[in-house]
Amino acid sequence: MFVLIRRANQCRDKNITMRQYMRTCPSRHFVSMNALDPATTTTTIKIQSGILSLRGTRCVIPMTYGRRCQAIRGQRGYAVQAGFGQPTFETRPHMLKEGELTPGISALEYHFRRHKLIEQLPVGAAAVLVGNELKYRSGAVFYEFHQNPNFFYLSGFNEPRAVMVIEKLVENDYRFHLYVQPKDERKELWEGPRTGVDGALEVFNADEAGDIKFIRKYLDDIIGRAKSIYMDIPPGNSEIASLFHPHVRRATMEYNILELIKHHKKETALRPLTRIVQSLRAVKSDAELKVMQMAGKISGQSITRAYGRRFSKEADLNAYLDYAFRIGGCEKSAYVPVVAGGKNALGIHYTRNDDILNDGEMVLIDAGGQYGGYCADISRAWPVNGKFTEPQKDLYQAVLNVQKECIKLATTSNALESIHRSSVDLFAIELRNIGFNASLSDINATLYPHYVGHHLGLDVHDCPDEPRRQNLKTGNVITIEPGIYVPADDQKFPKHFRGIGIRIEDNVYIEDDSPIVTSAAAVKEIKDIEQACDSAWNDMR
Ligand SMILES: [Mn+2]
Repeated sequence: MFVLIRRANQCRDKNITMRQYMRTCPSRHFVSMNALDPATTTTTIKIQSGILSLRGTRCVIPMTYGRRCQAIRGQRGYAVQAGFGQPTFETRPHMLKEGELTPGISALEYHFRRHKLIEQLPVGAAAVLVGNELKYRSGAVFYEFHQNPNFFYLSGFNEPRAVMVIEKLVENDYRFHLYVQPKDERKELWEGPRTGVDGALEVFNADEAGDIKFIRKYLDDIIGRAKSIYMDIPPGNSEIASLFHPHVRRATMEYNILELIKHHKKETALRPLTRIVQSLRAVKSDAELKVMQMAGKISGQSITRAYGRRFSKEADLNAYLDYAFRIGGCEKSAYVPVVAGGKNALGIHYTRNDDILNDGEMVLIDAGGQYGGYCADISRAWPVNGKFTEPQKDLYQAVLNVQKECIKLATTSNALESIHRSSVDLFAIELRNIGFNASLSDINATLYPHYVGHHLGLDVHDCPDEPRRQNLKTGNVITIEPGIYVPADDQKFPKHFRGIGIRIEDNVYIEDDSPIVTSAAAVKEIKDIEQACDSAWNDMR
């Protein structure tokens, strides 16, 4: 069941009355509606997940995005014919289900996210989000576009050069503005279809939409009437006062908006937005959990398959993982992976991935696919030749023991900080058991110099402002990734362990007392790895 809401007074198609429109909507998409008259001030729609009540002088149209287009195709159908700037159910039904704006996430969920945001804001607030620009490498050669994750989280809109505003004009309701690049036949001939202004309304359910070129005019009204303005400020200018200083780079959209805020003398009304959005993003919905389980499963299976191949170069294993993530159904690799043979594994963020893999050494990978915009982030280490040596086995098992204990601690009774402290204490015991004489400061400074984990979601290092000392919440997804890196030439540590780096990282969905490991498809027990290394996985299509 997918129900989208649009307001009667925003209905753009004047030729279709509300009642006619309702008749074109298949009834299975809503259970009941108490009012279809635009004059009625309260409209209630019952949907399977509960009752959605909206107050105000507006009517509500339940629909699916897909159905809406089908229903009006006879009369207009412009949006479908002209295509969109990103996958939609209409154009890429193999990627999205009906009612979804992005893989696994419904248009209704995007509405609820915006609604949850305004619950945190006072009446009169306007949250302004500036989408990312396309970044250029050199000349006309651009990097792959990546949307501002907060912008993506609240809209699902995935094209460059867009601004969204969520205005809270009255209690418990909002107005969603989306300003985008308009449709442009000439540009689209080169760059492919854009969603355009009509698409922003029809597909992304904006209440107001317009050409980004006139953003100043649109924002002039919004900022003029706003009592407070929530906006992410450009990096490097965290002091609000400095925002109004001329050294802020003039070319950015943010700068222009800040100028406008200054023009309206609303400096004191400016508030940071990102922490509020992060606190929402940190708690994943059931739909997000499913999407992240998909990312984890595809990525994990790819890694388990990689065990069964023999690679002579880091670059080949790197290419294999990227290939396996993609043909498994992921959009791409979620980040530049670490593929580190032998001593290269001692560099925590080694990403050159251009060395030879040597028989007798181990290879460490830190890689994951991205599905529906959500990241998997998995680390594994295994012997290049498929068989652990005794020292490799001892050190690996020590890291695995710590990792598994830490996963057990990933519950709502603990904070990331306390899990990290436990991981250090556990390492002290495990390392002593295999013959290390390492002090706590050896562990913290040298052997295990990084943190036990981080939040995971649309960003690999998701929601970095979430306090590490606060207990985890149901719905958080974190990584648990202890590792040991024994320097190659430090006499302090047993000789047979020197030069080995091992990190084992899983992705964990937090529940009260039973964490769900979403990356379990990447096997990690020694016997399972050796078995996978032995078996011929030649099933890659
Ligand atoms: Mn990680």
